[in-house]
Amino acid sequence: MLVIKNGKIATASEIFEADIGIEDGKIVAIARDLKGEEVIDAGGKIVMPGMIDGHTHMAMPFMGTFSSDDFETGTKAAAFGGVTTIINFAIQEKGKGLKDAIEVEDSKAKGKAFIDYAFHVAITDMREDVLAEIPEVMKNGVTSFKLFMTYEGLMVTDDVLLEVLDVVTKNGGLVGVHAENYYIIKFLTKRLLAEGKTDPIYHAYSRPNCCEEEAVNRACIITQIVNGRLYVVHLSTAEGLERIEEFQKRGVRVYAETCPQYLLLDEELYKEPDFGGAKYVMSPPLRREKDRRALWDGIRRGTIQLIGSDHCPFFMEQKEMGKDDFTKIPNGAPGVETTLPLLFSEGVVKGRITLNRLVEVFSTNPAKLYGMYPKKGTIAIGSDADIVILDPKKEVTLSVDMLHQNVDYTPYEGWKVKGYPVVTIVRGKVVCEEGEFYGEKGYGEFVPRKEAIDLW
Ligand code: DUC
Ligand code: ZN
Ligand code: ZN
Repeated sequence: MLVIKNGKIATASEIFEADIGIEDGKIVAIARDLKGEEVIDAGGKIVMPGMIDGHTHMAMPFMGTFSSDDFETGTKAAAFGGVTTIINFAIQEKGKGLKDAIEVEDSKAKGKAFIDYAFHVAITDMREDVLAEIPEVMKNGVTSFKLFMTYEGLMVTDDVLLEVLDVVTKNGGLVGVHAENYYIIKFLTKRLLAEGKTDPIYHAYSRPNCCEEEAVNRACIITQIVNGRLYVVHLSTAEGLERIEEFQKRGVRVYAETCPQYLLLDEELYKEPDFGGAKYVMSPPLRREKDRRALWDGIRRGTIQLIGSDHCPFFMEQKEMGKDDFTKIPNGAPGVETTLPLLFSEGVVKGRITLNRLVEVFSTNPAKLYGMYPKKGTIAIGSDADIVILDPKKEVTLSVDMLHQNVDYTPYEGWKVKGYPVVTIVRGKVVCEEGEFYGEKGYGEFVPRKEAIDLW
């Protein structure tokens, strides 16, 4: 038996001192004074269920290029950041089916991943045969779907939102939406470019808060009509949050995810000189102080239930594609490795959220809503031994040089964090310990998922 001794265990609802016994990849004992052949001393440290990053884009073809982390480099970086499961987006190719998308994604992940993984399928080409595939795909363990309300080539119209939400919910699953109003963005972009406004800051100006507010509102109304189960991915605005809260109060099942970048980074960063602003070009864009305050508050009050990284890295050389036109800058930024340290340091240490809430939004709630609880997302007898040990005293200056993401920058360069993951265990296997990597390529398994567990 592997025993984690003397740690302070934090779950979504409790904090207590105990040892954890692990056998055959599962948690088999939680008690004082456990004895084992192998021991990890977690004295003075916090022991949490492994984090579940439900929002990653590894090796994704996008905007004429590919995101720069694949399942090998990306899951290694994730492990160093205390993440034990990722859910990656499998994008349906036009003319192909959903099972095809899953097959493609599976071939990218199998034999490469160091940690466990699952897929959300992004439906981009709705046809009758595609609609009919949904229940079958769900039986095979892929129970969540994504719909883009913007991005040419990926976006779907409201009739598709209605159909998919209806079918997926009836089968016990969950639909995520990228909620931005395509036509407002298109109109504003055309005007900005015509005025010669091509720098990264205009990316933000082309997608004002109302774009998100309108699309969130529409998606919520559609969810209400079909009695669906929706989650809004990467929520970034105070206005979007207000709409969500309004619908939650009406009893509509709408959940929300936000990301560290929307909690911590400001729109002004787009003005960094020498095209530095391109580092932060992502959609939705970075916002302002009032939005960040609202989002932290939304996590505290329970309006926001999920945190994901939206890890979608591109090298600066790739970003250069948009040197003379912000619309050609590949959208996305790295984050899978820094989400936990940032949430702990900026969230828990600064008193914005409790430790229990951190575990809830970045592990337990993703496990429940994405249909893998209690196998994942908690520390309990019988659960997978996916565990992260965090040293609350360890101070680290975040820098591209010490991170493992396959990209040449981090949006958090020079940020000082207090508290850092020091041991990551996936199904009983120590993958990272004190900066050393013990991962085995291909050890990560596909996690077949079940129905979503509603949070209220
Ligand atoms: N937004 C991004 O910034 N990148 C990937 C896809 C998305 O929706
Ligand atoms: Zn998105
Ligand atoms: Zn995304």
